[in-house]
Amino acid sequence: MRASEGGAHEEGGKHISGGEKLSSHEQLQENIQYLVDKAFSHPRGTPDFFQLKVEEIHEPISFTPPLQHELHNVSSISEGRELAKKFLSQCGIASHVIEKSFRYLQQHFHVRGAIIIDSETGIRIDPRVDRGVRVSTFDWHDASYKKWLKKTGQQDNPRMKEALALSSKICSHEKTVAEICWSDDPDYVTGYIASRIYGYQRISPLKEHGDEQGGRILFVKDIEEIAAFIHYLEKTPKWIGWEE
Ligand code: WAQ
Ligand code: MG
Repeated sequence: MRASEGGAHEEGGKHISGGEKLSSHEQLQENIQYLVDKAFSHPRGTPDFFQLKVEEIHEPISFTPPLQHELHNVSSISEGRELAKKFLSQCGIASHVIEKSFRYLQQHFHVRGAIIIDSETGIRIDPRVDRGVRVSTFDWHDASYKKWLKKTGQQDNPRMKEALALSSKICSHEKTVAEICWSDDPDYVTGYIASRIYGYQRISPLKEHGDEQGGRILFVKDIEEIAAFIHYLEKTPKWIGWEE
């Protein structure tokens, strides 16, 4: 799903909301309603353009477990961003690449998907300019999400539910080194850094309340064919959880 205000995205409209679900036939209506509600009750504004695409999946769906998570409360945005940079450097990413990625993020807040950069050079390698890459065809397996809530004692938080699932799909690919994200929703200030090495590290706050600038960057290595990596992100179906 994608929704924008002031016309469609490609006509210069402002991105309001996007969303993706993996659904059985039985839960299709419920999931479509979820995406309609997500778009039309959004703190970034009220869309005048809304588009939904439903595609059948023919291949078997494999399971990916959720990343381990941890929360770091910090006393300022700058402390939060320094901590984020520290995690990125622990993944072996050079400081000039980290600085470059932050500049990239700040110059590309309008992008409605993820920006993919080479973790060794800091060069952007996806060809999607203003669109970025929307990771899709993933979702929590219902029973696993319930189990996860119980096991971790977490409150049900739809933001975290969605972001942790997304990140678990991204980080389970061997070419992913790390990911950084904070929301473009003005009322959500918690962001995260994730990688296979240390899991999903939430940092709060990572931006000011009221700020509508957010985004996602994936750091990758040894990509020979970007199209194959993008295909994994967009098309390879994944349940997040554990196969019963
Ligand atoms: N694929 C790729 N990029 C995406 C996707 C996607 N499916 N969804 C969002 N993005 C990009 C896009 O550029 C958005 O502007 C940006 O990420 C932020 O998206 O408490 O809510 O959905 O643990 O606003 C993280 C912390 C919340 C959750 C992130 O992001 C927690 C969030 P949002
Ligand atoms: Mg958002």
